[in-house]
Amino acid sequence: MGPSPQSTTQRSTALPTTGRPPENAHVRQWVQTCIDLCQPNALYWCDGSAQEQAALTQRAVAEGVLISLNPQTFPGCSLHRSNPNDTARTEYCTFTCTPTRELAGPTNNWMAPEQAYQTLRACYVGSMRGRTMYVVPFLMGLPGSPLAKVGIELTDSIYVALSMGLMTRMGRVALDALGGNDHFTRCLHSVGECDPHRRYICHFPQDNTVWSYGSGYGGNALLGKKCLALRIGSYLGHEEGWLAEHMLIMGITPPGGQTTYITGAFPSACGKTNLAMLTPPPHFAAKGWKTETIGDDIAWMYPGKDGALHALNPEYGYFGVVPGTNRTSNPNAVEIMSHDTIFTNVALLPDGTPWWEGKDGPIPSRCLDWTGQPWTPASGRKAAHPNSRFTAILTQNPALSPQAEDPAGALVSAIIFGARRSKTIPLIVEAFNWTHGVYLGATMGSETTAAASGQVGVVRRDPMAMLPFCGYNMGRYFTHWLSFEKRLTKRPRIFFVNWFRTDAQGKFLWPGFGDNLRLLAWIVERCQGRVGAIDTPLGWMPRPEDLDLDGIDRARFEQAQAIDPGAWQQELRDQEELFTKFGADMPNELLAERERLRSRL
Ligand code: OXD
Ligand code: MN
Repeated sequence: MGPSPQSTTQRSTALPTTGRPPENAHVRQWVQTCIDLCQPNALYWCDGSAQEQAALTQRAVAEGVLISLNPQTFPGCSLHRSNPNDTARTEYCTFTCTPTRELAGPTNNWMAPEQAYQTLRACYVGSMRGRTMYVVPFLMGLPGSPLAKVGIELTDSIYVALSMGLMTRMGRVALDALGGNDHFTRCLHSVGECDPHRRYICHFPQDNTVWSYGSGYGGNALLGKKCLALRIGSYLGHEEGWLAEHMLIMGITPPGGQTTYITGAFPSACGKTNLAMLTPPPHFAAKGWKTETIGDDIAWMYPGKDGALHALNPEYGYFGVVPGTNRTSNPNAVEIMSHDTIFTNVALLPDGTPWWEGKDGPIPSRCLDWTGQPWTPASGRKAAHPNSRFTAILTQNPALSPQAEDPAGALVSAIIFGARRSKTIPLIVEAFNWTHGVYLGATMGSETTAAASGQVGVVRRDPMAMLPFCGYNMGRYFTHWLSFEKRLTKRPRIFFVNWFRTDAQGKFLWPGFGDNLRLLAWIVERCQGRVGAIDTPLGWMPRPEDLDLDGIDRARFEQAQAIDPGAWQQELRDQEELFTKFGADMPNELLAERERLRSRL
């Protein structure tokens, strides 16, 4: 179960301690070795109770880590301002530390495990001096679920401990699930000096271990999410025959019909949360269409004994992008974040209310920006950070699906891959078959967003939206996906969508948000065999008469679906560049699929 951190001389016998250690000797022993390494001044065993969350919130406010928001307008809410150098995931210092470079594959940063352990040990020595180490046991997945996994995160950040209490099933429930065994992901986290030049997020899939140092940002520091549920999870999925995916899960119920569950992969900050929480627009609602959320970011999917694909959300909360959220774009998110929410890096109005670009209501004449500096509309900069976030538990979502409570997960009828592409990629297409669908996912390219540090708006290949999150060689990941054709007898249909195509003036051709239900309705009806499509070189596409386009400009819809052969030649060349990277690990089935597309075009 991975090498222990090297022992240093200090023992913790006199360490002031809050809470009770568990009986589990593996946990106690591992925590002790980390105490010896990081040398905290105090130890806090989290139990996950509501009282504890309240007490820790008070402590965080007293320490200046959180600012309480207006209790009348935003009860139970607080604001955290991060270090300005630490506002997004940092892929350049995220490493997959597998025994060989080729196990990590060409798309991951690789570091040899011994080198990584050595480098981070040097960082951790004494890194918690003067701080409290919080011991955060957490469960990803529902208790009793066939895929549920226990992790224990040790962190010196009270913000991380509190956020883990919202994002995961935290405390006693996790220790109960663990019992006396030592099958838990060992997650060690220290903000250290929060220096981007001394920042590492290292994954050791073979050791079931994550070590994160030098960042307090969600994706780098809440280790249950991207690190365990996706990077370690995808590795385990490959070993054990399931899939850990960067996908939302939602249910859609047609008038008088059965709920159809779909999953959808979109790169970070491309509207996954909005789609997962979509509210039917009035004329759909009037007809009786309903939607519900199971998860907004991560799906764990396994083939059931029934031959169908089952999906469950391993998380217990949302860590969503705030700017642009309002009663039109996402009324459910507005409701979720109206109470008991931690906001990170939003602006603050003089009355203690949070504010962000795109919020309902007028633009304020003054406020404090996300760094705490005075701001006015004339300041010429954003008041809220473009990657500012809200953290809140699932049950605050009025559209939460009852199916979210089912440890066996929901039966998946359709999988959607989606990207942000202003040109070339059509609004919606359905794959001809499973292999073609995997090809559509594997060739996804998307314009980059603020969720990761680096240039925003350039197209990068992001297969299945998993480029930053696949914990092993992506060529083998494609093969793993292809293998589900045989593992499943009731295979979901696969679709590709792009709500972001623009006209020559740069205006979106499709209204998006609630209107995306027009396309989801087609997907649901395709799954139920109730609606037609036409055969095109790219796949099955709806004819205008196959969709509810009431109130939509039909010419713009057709423009959004247009296939430009010249642009596709370039697209194929770009895809080739990606495929070449994987060398012998690239499955032949996908190369053959590309040749079929080339000849159809
Ligand atoms: C996220 C991300 O925070 O994808 O979900 O970056
Ligand atoms: Mn995400």
